[in-house]
Amino acid sequence: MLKILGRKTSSNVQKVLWCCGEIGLPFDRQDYGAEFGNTKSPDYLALNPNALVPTIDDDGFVLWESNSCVRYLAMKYGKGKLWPSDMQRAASASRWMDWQLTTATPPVTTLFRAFVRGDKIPPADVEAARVRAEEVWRILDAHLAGNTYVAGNELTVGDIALGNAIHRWYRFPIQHPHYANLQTWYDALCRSPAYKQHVLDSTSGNG
Ligand SMILES: N[C@@H](CCC(=O)N[C@@H](CS)C(=O)NCC(=O)O)C(=O)O
Repeated sequence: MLKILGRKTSSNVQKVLWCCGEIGLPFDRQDYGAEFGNTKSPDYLALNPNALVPTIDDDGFVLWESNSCVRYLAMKYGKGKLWPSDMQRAASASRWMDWQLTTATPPVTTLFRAFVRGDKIPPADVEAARVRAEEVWRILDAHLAGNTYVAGNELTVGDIALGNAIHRWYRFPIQHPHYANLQTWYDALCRSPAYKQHVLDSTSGNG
């Protein structure tokens, strides 16, 4: 059975759990990271030299980097669903995963550290992240004008990469511009039982 190593409060672990939930793929999750203090053990480092979570082990095939894990699982077990059969739709979904890492998550992480973790961050940096997050979500809001999900009318790996970041952003105690398409998309995610279980109900202050 697929093994997932990582605490369920981690946003990156949640992507993998949600992906498995959508596919209906059974897994055995083991607690690693943060309060469990076990990612620097030689055994874990041999699997993932970054000492970060998640790491997956699929019948001896070990993989880390959450988006790569989601892509792999979707390609292997969710082809035609989470991983579209159409190459252009698959590329579009994959593009939104890269956008999540490079563009959406950095400002959201700064806000998360300031508002949820309580890290001491200079107010100017928090304000810059707030403004940047608005700009970033405006881009997705405009894209969603013609799409139910980020790569068309079906949920894909692109949505899975972004689902935690949008949930966090909506929870921050800041003013949220009315982005109608973004809100409709988030509402659609919230109707997924797997998203509810692995993202909405598992969120904590750990990151
Ligand atoms: N780019 C990596 C980042 C992994 C990462 O930063 N994971 C965090 C949790 S979200 C972590 O391992 N933090 C330290 C810990 O939990 O011990 C990925 O997407 O998998």
